[in-house]
Amino acid sequence: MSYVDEVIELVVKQNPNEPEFHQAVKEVLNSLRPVVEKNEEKFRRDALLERIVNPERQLKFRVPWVDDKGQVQVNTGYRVQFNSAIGPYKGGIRLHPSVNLGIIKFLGFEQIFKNSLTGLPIGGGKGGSDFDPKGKSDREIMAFCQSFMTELCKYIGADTDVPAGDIGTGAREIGYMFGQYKRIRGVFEGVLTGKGLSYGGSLARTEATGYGLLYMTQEMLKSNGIDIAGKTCAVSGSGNVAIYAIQKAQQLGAKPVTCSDSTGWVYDPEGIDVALLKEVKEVNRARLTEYAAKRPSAQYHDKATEGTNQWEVKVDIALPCATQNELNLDDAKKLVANGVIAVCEGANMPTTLEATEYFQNNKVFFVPGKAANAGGVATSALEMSQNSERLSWSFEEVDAKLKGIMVNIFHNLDDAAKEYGMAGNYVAGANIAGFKKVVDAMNAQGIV
Ligand code: NDP
Ligand code: 2IT
Repeated sequence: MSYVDEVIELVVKQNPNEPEFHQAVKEVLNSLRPVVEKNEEKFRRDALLERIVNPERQLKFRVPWVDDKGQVQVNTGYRVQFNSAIGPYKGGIRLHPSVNLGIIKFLGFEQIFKNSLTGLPIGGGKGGSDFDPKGKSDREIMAFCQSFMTELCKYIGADTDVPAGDIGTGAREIGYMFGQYKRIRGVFEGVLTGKGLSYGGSLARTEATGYGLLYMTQEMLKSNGIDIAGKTCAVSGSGNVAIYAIQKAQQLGAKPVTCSDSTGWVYDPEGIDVALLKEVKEVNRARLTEYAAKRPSAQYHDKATEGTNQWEVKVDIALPCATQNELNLDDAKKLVANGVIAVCEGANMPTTLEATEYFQNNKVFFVPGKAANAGGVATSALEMSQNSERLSWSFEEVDAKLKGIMVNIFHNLDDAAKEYGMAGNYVAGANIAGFKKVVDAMNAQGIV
């Protein structure tokens, strides 16, 4: 049996009931075959792949807090410090009822290669909790965040592990967590990114993931001789990534016509009204029914009653920006039948393995999340740099660096795919380019 197959089998056996982690490992290791085969003897002797798929450390802790009725609630907190070969652990905190260890491990594993691709000195990590922020009061959110950080603060720091936002964790939650860290540890340092601008946050971090996704999409299309201007896009999600993806797509002359949340999706043939979407989601924290009620051109579709989603709309580009496995084989078939030319992932692993293969077999340009959504963590690393030098850069400066990083990532993965005879396979290119730097750093640091 090949070394890659052995390690995949081991991961499935040693990590039962973690299907998302298995999926992420399979996607990465399968596409690394040509690199591993070239070095099989050395990698096997060094147990390199066994070390890559095993987190350096994983923390699981109790998070008790008191709700508005005086009832004590107990959630589970996680932080997986996956790989620190190229820098301090870096990755977001997800707050969603679906969170479990396997989800945090899949995200942390992806983060290793994504962070490597940015070219910046950041290792891979991820954290979160099964806490559901929906419907909670501000005080309840604060109580949860303070309790979560009371435990987490023992294990993180500006030079060891720097968390940030993800699903359910935005500027409000980062603020409460930062305040509690500072109170307990007594240091004002860049221990979290995505901070507010008044206490060390970076301009353009809020926009970075969505903007970066569009810079990547634009560069990838350009290198294939296609102009993004005039293209229609289906976007899923209506959170941080989706909102700024829609905004940048419009700035580049494209036309996003859908967005979604966990209960429904909107088709707006005149193009999504970003100002209204921000008001509904960022200010009112409301459902998309409110968007549809205020926008005459929008059609609202309830997911539960209709069983439909935004992937049935005829578009040129699909940008999944909500969550893992939200685009399956049936969805891929609909998109291809409708003539989609590109799929670029804003979310982490939103496309199933079968759907990814279907796109690739049907000559659809497909850029995986670890490359396409790397603008968020890259700008987090720029926030760390600004915190270290105690300066803040202008929006234009950060945005220009972000664009340069995304263009650079595209060419690195495009070149890596070509080098291994897989031109146009951006999944393989991203995994190979990200993996090489991590392996180099791990080899240099000995067996640790
Ligand atoms: P937000 O919490 O801001 O928004 C998430 C959006 O996705 C919401 O519209 C939410 O709907 C929807 N969603 C979440 N879970 C589900 C689900 N299980 N089923 C259907 N819809 C769902 O998160 P972000 O925009 O920050 O994150 C979106 C994705 O992008 C995630 O995969 C995240 O890991 C990834 N990402 C985020 C980065 C960042 O900088 N924020 C960076 C790189 C990747 P509802 O409100 O109804 O739950
Ligand atoms: O998935 C991701 O890259 C993020 N949620 C952002 C992580 C970060 O540290 O900014």
